[in-house]
Amino acid sequence: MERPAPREAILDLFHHRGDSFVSGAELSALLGISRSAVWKQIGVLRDLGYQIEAIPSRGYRLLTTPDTLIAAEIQAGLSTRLIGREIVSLPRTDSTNQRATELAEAGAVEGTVVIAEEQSLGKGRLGRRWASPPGVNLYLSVLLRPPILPWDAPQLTFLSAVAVARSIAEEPGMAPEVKWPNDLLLGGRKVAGLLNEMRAETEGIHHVVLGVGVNLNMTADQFPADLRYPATSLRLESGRAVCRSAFARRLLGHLDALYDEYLQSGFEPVRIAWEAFFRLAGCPVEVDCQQRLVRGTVRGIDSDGALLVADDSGRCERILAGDVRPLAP
Ligand code: BT5
Repeated sequence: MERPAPREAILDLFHHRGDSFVSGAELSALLGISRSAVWKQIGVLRDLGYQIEAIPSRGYRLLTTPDTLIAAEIQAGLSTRLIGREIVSLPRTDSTNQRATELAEAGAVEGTVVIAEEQSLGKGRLGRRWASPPGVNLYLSVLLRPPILPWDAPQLTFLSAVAVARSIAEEPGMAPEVKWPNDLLLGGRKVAGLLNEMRAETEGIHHVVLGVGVNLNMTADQFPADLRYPATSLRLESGRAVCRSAFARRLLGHLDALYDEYLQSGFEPVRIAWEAFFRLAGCPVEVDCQQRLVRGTVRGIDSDGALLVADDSGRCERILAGDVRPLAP
């Protein structure tokens, strides 16, 4: 990995120092840049919305932080074991999943996170698009190299769903619901989407990229007009803005803990955790499986994550992929 940009290193030091001053000489020695270059970087940070006090005899001190998704901002106070030990934050990119895949191919460490303020070509499933306006939401991808067989990889979608659901549930008054297989809903509206992509050979997985998009502070006019399902954001539901870097930190913490548990104990604890956010068990649904429509009553999910839908005669079908639509009882 490249050395962190001076800006990131300065923020890192500020966070370590808390309320204390950091002298210009110290910053210049630490970063190996001149004192005027330090001053220039302080100017860049101020332009980004950081309030930094400068006193000639004492140095610099961080007063307030804007809600930007800069690696040093997310890493401050992050106590994960694996996920987020490298964070690549980008002001704009085509797709964080794309960037994470490239980093994976180049040998990036497991747990690397790519996060962007904006995506120009955010990906959904089956070639669909994920609306990704700047500065309001969370678009992130996590690189994993799990020691599992390729056909077990879909289980990781449930893992990210639980992590997102837990993070949302920690916001006051929010009761998220998971929608099989890769959506999260608030009040029946889509608030987050998951897209996992992998490279594997028959004998094992090369890497998996967990893509997570969460609508945090998006406003109603920022949603595209042609959405397949009603959508919402945390802000629209609660009337309050969410601190994106704090949310990202929480999400990475949940992902880290769940991944650890998954590696130790397998899919079952993740499946049970997922079911706690699943409200469609026992409900009539229609599942669009591309080639065919399945109608019936949801019985739950199988030990491998397949959706179990029973028809009128009680015959249960295992569905591996499809779009679920609840039907009126
Ligand atoms: C998904 O696909 O829900 C997966 C979305 C994953 C996005 C993340 S962002 C970070 C990472 N990098 C990427 O490039 N992607 C991942 P799907 O189930 O196919 O849903 C896509 C459909 O949801 C679209 O066709 C729209 O109808 C709708 N949609 C698009 N943007 C939306 C948004 N921001 N909120 C709610 N619905 C949206």
